[in-house]
Parts: sequence; C-alpha cells; structure tokens
Amino acid sequence: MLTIYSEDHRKRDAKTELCGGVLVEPFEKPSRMDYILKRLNEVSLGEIIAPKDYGLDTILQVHDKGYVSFLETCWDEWIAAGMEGEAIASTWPARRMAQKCPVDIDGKLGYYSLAAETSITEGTWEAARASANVAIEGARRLLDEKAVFSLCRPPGHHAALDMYGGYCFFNNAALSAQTFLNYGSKKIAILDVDFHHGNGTQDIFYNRNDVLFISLHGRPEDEFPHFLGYDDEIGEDNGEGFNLNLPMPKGTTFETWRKALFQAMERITEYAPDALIISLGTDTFEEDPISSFKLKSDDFYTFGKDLAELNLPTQFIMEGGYAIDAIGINAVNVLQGFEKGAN
Ligand code: OKP
Ligand code: ZN
Repeated sequence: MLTIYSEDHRKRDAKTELCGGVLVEPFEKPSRMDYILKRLNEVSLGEIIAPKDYGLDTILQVHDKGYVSFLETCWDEWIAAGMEGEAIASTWPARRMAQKCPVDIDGKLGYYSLAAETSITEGTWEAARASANVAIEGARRLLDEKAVFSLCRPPGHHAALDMYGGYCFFNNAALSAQTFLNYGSKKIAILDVDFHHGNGTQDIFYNRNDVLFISLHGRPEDEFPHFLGYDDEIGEDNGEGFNLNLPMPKGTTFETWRKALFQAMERITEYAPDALIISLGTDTFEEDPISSFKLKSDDFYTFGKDLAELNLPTQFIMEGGYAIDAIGINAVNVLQGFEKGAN
C-alpha cells in the first residue's frame, strides 16, 4: 500500500497540554510518527512519498475564511501581545453570549476553539498545512490505487468549519472527501473509528447527502468531545439520514465494537459510495492512556480484514492513538489486514 507522509509535521512540537489542571507534555507528539514509520518499514508495506503543496483552495472549501486566517496569524499575534507560554484559550462565547469574533487574541482563541487542551505554537500552521496536503495527495493517488495510507499529523477529525481543538486544526478527512468530489465523485463515505467522536467531520457534512458520515466512539456522556456524538444526531435538511453515530460505553471490547462495525458496513453498502475514507485512530487500544475501550493489537488486523469485504477504493487517514510504543503495530495491522482481506 502506498503511504503519503510529510516530515513537516515535526514543526508542530507543542510543549504544553492542559490536562488535569496542570500543563503536561502533549499526548499528541511528533514521535508518534516515528513508531508508525518504523513499523511500515519493518513490514515493507510499500512506497512512502511526500505530498505536493495544494495551497488553500480545498481548505477554503471546507473551513471558514476567518478561521483559516486566524490559524495563520495566531502565533504572531500571541507573541506580539507579549504572552509567555503557548497560546491557550481561556474564555468562550458560551450560552446567551455574543457570537462575534473579537479583535483581541485571547478573545479570538476562545471564538475559534472548542477545547483548551490544544496549545497553538510556532510552526503549528505549517504542520497543519502539511497534514492537509498529505490528505489531499492521498485522495488524488487513490484515483490510480486500490488503497492509500495518508499518514497525517496533526490529526483532523475534531476540527470543524471554524473551530480547532482535540489536537486538530484542519479536518483532513473532510479535505479528502472534498477532493474526491472535486474530481467527480458523487458519493463519499467517511467511517471514523478513532475512539473519540469525529465532531468536526460530522459538523462539516451535517446537512449534505454527498458525504455519509459514520462514527464509532466512546459515549459523549463519558468522553471527549462531550458535546456531540449522540445517536439521535442523524443529519439535517438534505443530510437527514446521512449521519450515523454508534456510541459505546467505557470498557467496550472488540466483540461489541465489531457488531457496531458491521452495522456501519451495512449502511455503507446500502449507500454505495465511490470511495471510502477511514478516519483511523488506534486509541481504541486497551493500553491507550486517554481512552477506555479494550481492543487488542490482533483486533486491529481483524478489523482491517473486515473492511476489505466492502471492496471499495479506500483511503486510510491517521487520526489519534497515544499508546505510542504500540501505535506502529496497531495502525499497520489495520493496513496489513486490509491487504490480506483484499486478496
Ligand atoms: C484527539 B483524537 C486528557 C484529555 C484529552 C482531548 C482528547 C483529544 C483526542 N487529559 N482530551 O480524537 O485522538
Ligand atoms: Zn481520538
């Protein structure tokens, strides 16, 4: 399988994450990619290529213009304001308050964020742009390949029309879906198997029927992002019936998770998309430090094999996964299972 990867992800190297009332070293860190690359090379999965730079056109089809320029200038504005640490939001346009973008950088951070754990740092913009390019390049390559792996970092599925958070800035899966549509596809399915609900992807396509969004995740009652991901969110207007959430309780094992997977696969078969995008998080792993499902390394292989049954052009897009000494095995197990199943 062809892998798309950019070294520029290293430009995102935040030193702080707000967690449990203290600043900790971020869970989402550059070395995650090293473990995946090491495993890709160990099993010789295939060629690894760098993306071209696709500029901002596709990004602006998916994200709000003001949001994109905020991301571009945020760090400079933060430094110009004389701040000491990394840029973290501390105040939000909450219930019954004005939904207007302020001028002050503290205000802007709150206006454009959905969570405070994610610091914006020097180089975040460049890394997020590179990650977007990795997704878009993958979609283009899928025109000639049966499957591709877009090794994206930073991840994307929490990034909404005009909000960052949950370690995400641009929604890579949405950019990829938009790229397929730009190239003439009529229907795209996105299956999000990261432990956390893909609130951003849901948000972007909520009123559209040209992209089916399905997410398997920890229940919003228990887990981040807390405020989206319930099973009664089915889509709106033209999008009604094209959003499917399958939330599951803490402690969910592969047996239960796989039933939800089969339900998702049935819906995808019925939809008959031109291509399938997998938002691939491996934080469903039993040893993940911030999640609560119980999948084992072998289960990721079985999952990949199951997916091949759909017999669709498939793009895997890397999302979360924080048990980093196992992230290589787990992610590549999915890809190897898929290749095994497809033959
Ligand atoms: C990003 B992705 C740790 C809480 C973490 C944010 C989780 C972001 C997950 N104290 N909250 O979906 O893997
Ligand atoms: Zn996650």
